[in-house]
Amino acid sequence: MAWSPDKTEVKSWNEWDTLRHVIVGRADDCHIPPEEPALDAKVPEDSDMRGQWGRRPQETIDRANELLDNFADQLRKRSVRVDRPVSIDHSQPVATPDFHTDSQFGCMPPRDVLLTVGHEMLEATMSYRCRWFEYLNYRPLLKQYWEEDPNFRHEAAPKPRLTDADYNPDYLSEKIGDAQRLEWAAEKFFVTTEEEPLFDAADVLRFGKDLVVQHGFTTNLKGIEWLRRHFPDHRVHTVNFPGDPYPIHIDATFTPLRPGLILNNPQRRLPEEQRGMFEKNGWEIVDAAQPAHNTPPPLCYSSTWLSMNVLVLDPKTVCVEKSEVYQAEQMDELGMEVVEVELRDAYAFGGGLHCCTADVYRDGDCEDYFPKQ
Ligand code: DAV
Repeated sequence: MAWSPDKTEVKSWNEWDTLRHVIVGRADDCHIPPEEPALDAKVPEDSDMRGQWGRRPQETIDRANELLDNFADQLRKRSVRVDRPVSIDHSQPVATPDFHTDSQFGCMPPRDVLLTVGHEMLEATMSYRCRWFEYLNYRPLLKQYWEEDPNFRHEAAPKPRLTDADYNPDYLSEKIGDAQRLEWAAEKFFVTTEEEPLFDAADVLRFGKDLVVQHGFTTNLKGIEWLRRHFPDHRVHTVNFPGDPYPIHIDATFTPLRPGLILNNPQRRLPEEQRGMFEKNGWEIVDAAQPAHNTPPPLCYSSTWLSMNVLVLDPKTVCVEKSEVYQAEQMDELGMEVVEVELRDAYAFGGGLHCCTADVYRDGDCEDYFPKQ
């Protein structure tokens, strides 16, 4: 049945079919969280964020919201239905019987928390203590979808304990250095241990019947095994990208644009032995263009490779951040129509155009793009 704006339906099987309904995050009440093991391992050693935490300055929140609101309007003008989260009070601490941390994070990147697979939206376990309750920002929307769409499956993965046993103590040292980090990443020795299943939704890419999941800081092998058992009708593939000293989230590293075509971060290439399924089925993996910036904006967790954190609107149309001129140029060469979206001043709040969105509905069904396994 064709999509209608008057009826809520949750359905999205991949990253590229025509987008009809999406969640766009908000910068409201976003905090730099206090130190905790997983976060310390991720914040780059030379980052201006080290050693400070608390609510972000209001003028930066306002500016980020202005950009996110404009993005939402741009999508609405293209007839995409856009919903927004309802921010909780992120200054509240997170306390469970197992841990305590003094503040939370925010609700700018729904992609990190919500994994839409077909008619299901799954709340990820998350792997940072400050993000344990982040799903609450999206509960009003999920409640609404559940009430309006009788086929919507609202699921939540088992909440993790996040005791110290979840984090490798070797990563807690102040100065590790990129050389050591790269060695560890190549050995698949990450900050998260295999104590219990952990995953962030943004480590998962959806290719119809196949799910491709990054093993790294925010998703461990048990988390991937949990996804495999949870989605028994899918094939779940584990990938890793040894060139990334801070491997969190797959969406500034590996970006499918349409059936048969994926952009890969040239500093974080997919290892040869993991390319089989793509090669056998005629998929092309091309190096992404260089980012237009040499450094991320101030107080930002993410790297300059948010340049390739794009949102595909349909197999011929893609949203690219306005200042990322090289990425836009490459999209053009690849035959994609580019929609420019200004977002750089919101990057610090949790990422780029893919991060700050979560699919509710895309056209199309669950297809098998990799019949040769
Ligand atoms: O390159 O820092 C950012 C991904 C955000 N979801 C990076 C990864």
